[in-house]
Amino acid sequence: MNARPDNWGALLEGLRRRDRRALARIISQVEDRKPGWQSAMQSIFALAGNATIIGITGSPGAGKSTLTGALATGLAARGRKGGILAVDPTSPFTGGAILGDRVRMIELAKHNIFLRSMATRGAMGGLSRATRDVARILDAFGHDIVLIETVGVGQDEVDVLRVADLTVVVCIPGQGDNVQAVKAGIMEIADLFIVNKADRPGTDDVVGDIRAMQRLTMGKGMRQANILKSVATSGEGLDAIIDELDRLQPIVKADPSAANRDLGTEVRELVEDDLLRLFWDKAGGREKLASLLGEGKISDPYQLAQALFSEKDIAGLSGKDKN
Ligand SMILES: Nc1nc2c(ncn2[C@@H]2O[C@H](COP(=O)(O)OP(=O)(O)OP(=O)(O)O)[C@@H](O)[C@H]2O)c(=O)[nH]1
Ligand SMILES: [Mg+2]
Repeated sequence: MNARPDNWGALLEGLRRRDRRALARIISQVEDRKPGWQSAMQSIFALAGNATIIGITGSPGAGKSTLTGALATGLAARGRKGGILAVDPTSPFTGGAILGDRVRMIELAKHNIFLRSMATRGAMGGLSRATRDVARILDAFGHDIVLIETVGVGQDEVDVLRVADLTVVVCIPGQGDNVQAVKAGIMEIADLFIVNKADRPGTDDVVGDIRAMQRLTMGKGMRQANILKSVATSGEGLDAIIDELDRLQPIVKADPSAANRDLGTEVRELVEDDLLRLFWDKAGGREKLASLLGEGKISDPYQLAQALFSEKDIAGLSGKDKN
């Protein structure tokens, strides 16, 4: 791997020319926080801002991947460019999902649709941070829409959805998914509900359940999300979904309270990342903790934390960061 900071220039030039290899490489280098990544992201930020970021969430197996792929191909048929970011894809232990994904990737490649998978572990600076960066890079590459697929069960995944301009929650008949969605705090951030697998019995019951939940959770002045049905495997209902997403885009983009506009939050995250890296890696925090633990003299976590770090160390920390 070439980690020289000066290869960023060529890669960014490639991004402007819409070279997919440069795109993939930039994503990897930003994910790995290769030297120079911040200035690269500055240039990318200047190029980005045109795409709508759509989060697609729902319980495992609801059909999110099938739906996301179908939406991207549906968009392509309308002359639009959709890219896919699959965050925290199903555990590699379920072999079926990997096979499914390979088939899906071939289908997407046929339509020239860019797909990138991101795993929870190993994402430096956290999953939502990494998602935001990659979505922005796909935006700068000239995508009109970036579709982020994520299983909305844990807090990490819910945080990922904050990156999106609008959020689609996928439910299916016969699983009480709507209840799960409320638990994860997703109900409040849903801009559109899709009841997928509408070829199965019980579809209208789910629609009714979601309506009932909406009545319970909706605050005054909140937009009531529409509920659409689909059969992702056959493409049924997809046109109506794309129409609805088109209708929603200008509305969410004009919303001044949109989370993704919150520059302050993003800056805080970036600073927190820097501080953590500074403390654990550059200022030797990791080694110091290991040796303190090794000595075995202190077993009290509060005392250990204080021995490791106190406010007076902050000045010392910044002095040690020469990079
Ligand atoms: N009957 C029916 N099956 C569907 C539909 N949509 C998807 N499926 C099937 O449901 C299964 C799961 O679909 P995926 O698209 O992998 O679901 P997912 O939500 O991405 O799954 P995870 O990423 O593993 O959480 C696959 O076998 C699909 O073929 C549908 O509308 N009707
Ligand atoms: Mg999936």
